[in-house]
Amino acid sequence: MTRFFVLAMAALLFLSSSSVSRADFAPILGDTNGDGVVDIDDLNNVRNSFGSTGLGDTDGSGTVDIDDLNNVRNNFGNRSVPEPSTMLLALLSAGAIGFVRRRIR
Ligand SMILES: [Ca+2]
Repeated sequence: MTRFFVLAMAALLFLSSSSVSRADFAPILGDTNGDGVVDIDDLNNVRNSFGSTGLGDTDGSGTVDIDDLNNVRNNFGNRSVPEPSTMLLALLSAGAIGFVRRRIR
């Protein structure tokens, strides 16, 4: 019974940590499309919307301007990191799976 409970908890933790979404990552300035990385797609979003409203408005000013271009330039290549709660869940999941694997042997 205990083994079943531990296995069920490990499976639950694994499933919840494997469904990490974009919302689990801290936002990064310049990431116009919300994919967690500032790259050429974000630069294109700023270029395509420059002077108007649109996806390239990184600072929420209402207009895509030189400040947005600078936000993309200054963070180009940066990736967002998972929120601490997501990291904790992943660590708990890995620990639970390791515990179960050791108990089964
Ligand atoms: Ca991006």
